[in-house]
Amino acid sequence: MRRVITYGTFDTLHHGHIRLLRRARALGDYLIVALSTDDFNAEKGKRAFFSYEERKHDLEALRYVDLVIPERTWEQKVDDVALYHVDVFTMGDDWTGKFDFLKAQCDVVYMPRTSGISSTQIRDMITAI
Ligand code: C2G
Repeated sequence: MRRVITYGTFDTLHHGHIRLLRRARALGDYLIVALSTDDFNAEKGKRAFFSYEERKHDLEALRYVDLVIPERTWEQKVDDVALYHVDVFTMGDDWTGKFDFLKAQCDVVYMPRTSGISSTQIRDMITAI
């Protein structure tokens, strides 16, 4: 079984996220999503519209997602890859190069982001109504 992992906030889930998750899952047979907790989002300088539990619930409903785990720190990726026997780490290409240190443990794949959609844009549209 080829195991894939990806990380993110996945707030106001949209087709950019879902395209990423579909392509991530297609890199293997099992997809783990490390979902940023509300505390970690604060550390990232992000404030999600939906709580961790709400975002986790929605991700778990997707056919492409096999397991959701909490992302609490920047540093946990090395341990996650080992603990979950990960073969492929993948992220959108806005992160290109940032996680190349994981190449010592697994394949690292950066995939093109979907243009024209972001959680920030959606939140701005909601507040503008
Ligand atoms: N993404 C995408 N297309 C978009 C928006 C997002 O492909 N239009 C991808 C991002 O590149 C990322 C994933 O969807 O791989 C999740 O995006 P965010 O929720 O914005 O995640 P981010 O805040 O970048 O957190 O340790 C890594 C961080 O937790 C990543």
